[in-house]
Amino acid sequence: RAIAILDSGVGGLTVVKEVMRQLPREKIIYFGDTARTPYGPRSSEEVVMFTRQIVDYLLQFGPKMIVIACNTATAVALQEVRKSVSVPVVGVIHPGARTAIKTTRTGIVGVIGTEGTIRSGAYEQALQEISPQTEVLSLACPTFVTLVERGLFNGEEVRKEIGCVLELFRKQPMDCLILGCTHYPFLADVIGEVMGPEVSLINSAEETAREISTILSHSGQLALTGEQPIHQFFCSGDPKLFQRIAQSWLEEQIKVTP
Ligand code: DGN
Repeated sequence: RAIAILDSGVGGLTVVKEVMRQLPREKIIYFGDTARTPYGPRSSEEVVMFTRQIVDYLLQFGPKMIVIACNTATAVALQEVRKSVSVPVVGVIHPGARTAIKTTRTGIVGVIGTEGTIRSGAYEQALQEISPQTEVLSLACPTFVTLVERGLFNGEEVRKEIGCVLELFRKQPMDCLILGCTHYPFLADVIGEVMGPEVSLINSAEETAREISTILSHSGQLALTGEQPIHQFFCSGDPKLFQRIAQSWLEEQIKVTP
């Protein structure tokens, strides 16, 4: 049985890459809702509805686990989806928050994400649940998702946009910055340059993959041997654009079903 992973677009591929690295025998079924991206500006009700629809679609394949590899959807839909399905459901906010708490020395943590994620306050809640004294500085960066969905990860336009959006924020006294949107690791090089070497960037994909591994190994469902799995990718928008972005990010050939 496969691990089903979903996102509003190509962002969840950052989690896919990490799962492929840490758990190379696991088969992945991915759904990117590229026709309806971005989720960030949408109401919580709409994001919950879209997430439910995608989860229902993925359940047809009988997955052993569902991973909501989208912070916006994790913030508003994780609890609801967990209540209604019988397989484990993993989100990306707690893993990122845990890594940030392990990383910060000053207790001042920055978070960037979509409007929906920042508005939900989900990161403050998760961070302060682990360590109540944590000071959280957050900023919504909606235009970053649009860059990634267009296949732009670096270059002049990307540098200009990121430099402009983070201009004031980078002067705040944080020592680590959570990339609180699964699209942002695509832009990590430029975000890192703008923020400067004193700020560690937190990509929740790595810790999310570790959580997946822990849950599967506790239930004895971890795939440790067997043949190289053939992953399946679905998207609701342009399959060619999705394939181009996915292949360059994952550094391997993939097939996309529209
Ligand atoms: N990748 C998604 C996230 O982590 O929040 C959302 C991107 C979007 O749809 N705006």
